Formats: sequence, C-alpha cells, structure tokens
Amino acid sequence: MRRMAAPTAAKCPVGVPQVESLLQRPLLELVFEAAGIHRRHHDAGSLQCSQLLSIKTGGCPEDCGYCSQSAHFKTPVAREPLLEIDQVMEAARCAKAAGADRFCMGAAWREVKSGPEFDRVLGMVRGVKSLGLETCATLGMLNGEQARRLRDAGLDYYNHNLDTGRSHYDKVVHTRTYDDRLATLGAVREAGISVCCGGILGLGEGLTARAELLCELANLDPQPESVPINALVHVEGTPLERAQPLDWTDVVRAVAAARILMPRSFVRLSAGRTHMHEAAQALCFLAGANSIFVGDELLTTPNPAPATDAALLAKLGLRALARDDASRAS
Ligand code: SAM
Ligand code: DTB
Ligand code: SF4
Repeated sequence: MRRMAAPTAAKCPVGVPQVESLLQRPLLELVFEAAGIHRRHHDAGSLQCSQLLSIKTGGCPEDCGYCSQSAHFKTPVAREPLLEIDQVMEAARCAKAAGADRFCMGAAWREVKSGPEFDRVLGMVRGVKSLGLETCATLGMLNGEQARRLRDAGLDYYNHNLDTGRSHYDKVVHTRTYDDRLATLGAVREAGISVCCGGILGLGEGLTARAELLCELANLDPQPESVPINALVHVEGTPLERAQPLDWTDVVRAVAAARILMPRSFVRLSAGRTHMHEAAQALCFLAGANSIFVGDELLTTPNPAPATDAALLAKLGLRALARDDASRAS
C-alpha cells in the first residue's frame, strides 16, 4: 500500500500561545495555509479509511466522562464479552470488501492483562493482518512487553488518545493521569508500532486546553503517524451528555491547525461526522483531513452510512486509499 514518508518531530517545540494564536486566526486564512501544506506533503485526492470494531464492549472500570462504555455511568450500551476470533475475521472481511484499508479493534479495558484474553487479541491481529489489511488496536494502557507481543503478531498501529489538554484532563477522567497515557504511548513507540493519537473536541474545554492538546501531539517525537480529531458524541447517562454542542468551525479550525503543526501525519476527521453537514466535512478535507472512519458504526454509536460516504466522496472527487491502490495496481 502506498504511504507517504514517516512523520518527523516538529523542527522546534511548538508552544501553547503559538497554537492559541493559530486557532484564533481568520478561518479562511487558516484553511488556506493548511491546504497548501497538505498538498505539499500528501496526495490531496485520496482518503485513508479505517473501520472500527468493538471487540469487548462496556463495563470499563475507567470513568472517562464522555464514554458510553464506562461502568461508572448508566448508559444505553449493553456489556458484551470479548468476541471470538472468527467473529472478528468475518467483520474484517466485510470491512475490506467495503473498501477499508485499516481495521481497528477496540476494547473497553483500562489496561491489557496478559493471559488468555490477550492471547486471543493477538490471534485477532494475526488473522486481520493475513487478510492484507493494516491492523490497529486500542486496548487501554499496556507495558513494553505487551507492546512487543502486539508488534510481533503484526500490529501496525496502536490508538491511544490524549483526549484533551493537560489542564482540563482531570475534569474529565479521574481514574488515570495524563502521564499514564504518555507512558503507554512511549511503550508503543519503543516497540516500533506506529502511533495513532488524537483527542476529542467539545469536552467543555476552552481555547487553552484545545491548544495544549495540539501542542502535546505536535511535540511528540516523532509525531504520531495518525491523528484522530473526534467531536464529542453526546451519550445519554454520561456526565458530558449535555455538554455545549460544538460549532462546525471549531472542528475545521482544529483540523487545519493539526495539519499545519503535523504536516506529515494522517489527520482523521473521526467521531461526530453524522452531525456535520457535508459542506463542513468538505472544508475539513480541504484543510488537511485525509482519513475517516467508515462503516455504519464507530464503537457503540452511529457513523454515516457507507452509501452516504460514497456519495460524498464522489461529489468531492476523493478516492478511498484502498480503491486508489487497487486501480494503480491494475
Ligand atoms: N479503552 C481504551 C482507551 O480508552 O484507550 C480504548 C477504547 S476508547 C472508547 C477509545 C477512544 O474513543 C477514547 O480515547 C476517546 O478518544 C474516544 N471516544 C470514546 N467515547 C467517545 C465519545 N463519546 N465521543 C468521541 N470520542 C469518544
Ligand atoms: C478514535 O480516536 N475514535 C474512535 C477510535 N479512536 C477508537 C472511537 C470513537 C468512539 C465514539 C463513541 C462510540 O462509538 O462509542
Ligand atoms: Fe474505558 Fe476507553 Fe471508555 Fe475510558 S474511553 S471508559 S478507558 S473504554
């Protein structure tokens, strides 16, 4: 599969005030600059497409204030034990047939515990990899040895989000720290697995916390290969159920700033697309988003239907990366 050069560290560390100024620039100026940078580093006509599957749902001991799967809140999501390898393979085959190039397995775990369930996840990674898909997993915290075992099984990416700025983190999550997140990211990087790390907009954060998040991401060395920008999905029963809805321009600004600060990363317009007008999504793609989640569902909440996304891509003249590669190969 054709890929651009690996991301590099920012030439010099970027500071929070600089990112605050970036986020406050006139919207179209910001988009114009980001679009230019995007075109210098990427093929602006293609989109990387990841499909998610929740392999273990609900009952999570963490208390992330946005999450449908935390055992601390009464939400509409029912608990389901870890799937069998065959069930995951079936979902991965369907994802590939529908045009995804990466398959991401998510578990509602606080951390990975070595044992039969982790061994089963390693089997899932081996199986999905054997289909010719890129593999990604998001399993909570892990240590160096667990990261190396995932790498040896064929894991290409590990998703572990920083979610928000350091100053806002303890208003949203109380069962782990920002430094816990950074330690897992270090173990993933050390094992040679590509890093997928981003955040969520709309957690009640102000401009500074949003700038802090982008700053943390941009100062990771090397920068994350994949940067998911999620808009909060409001889930009934969670503390953030009634958080102030985001304006679409906030999403465009965050995407554009991420593109300027991390020129080589894949920036994913992630959760929240069901509530975004297609023109707003188009502006995000112009501003440098070059990745999406595809398929009817994210982990536990809806995503635009595949036919809706296909129609949007056709209107914009964008190609899914898997289709793109297939047509180049033939
Ligand atoms: N338990 C693991 C963890 O937290 O890393 C993996 C699964 S967790 C659901 C993966 C990510 O999904 C979270 O870090 C968060 O960024 C995102 N997420 C969860 N609920 C969300 C929501 N309601 N809206 C937007 N993003 C959400
Ligand atoms: C990411 O940044 N977003 C995805 C994935 N990584 C794991 C998850 C979005 C979850 C949205 C809420 C849900 O479906 O439960
Ligand atoms: Fe658990 Fe992940 Fe949800 Fe937090 S975001 S409650 S760690 S599943």
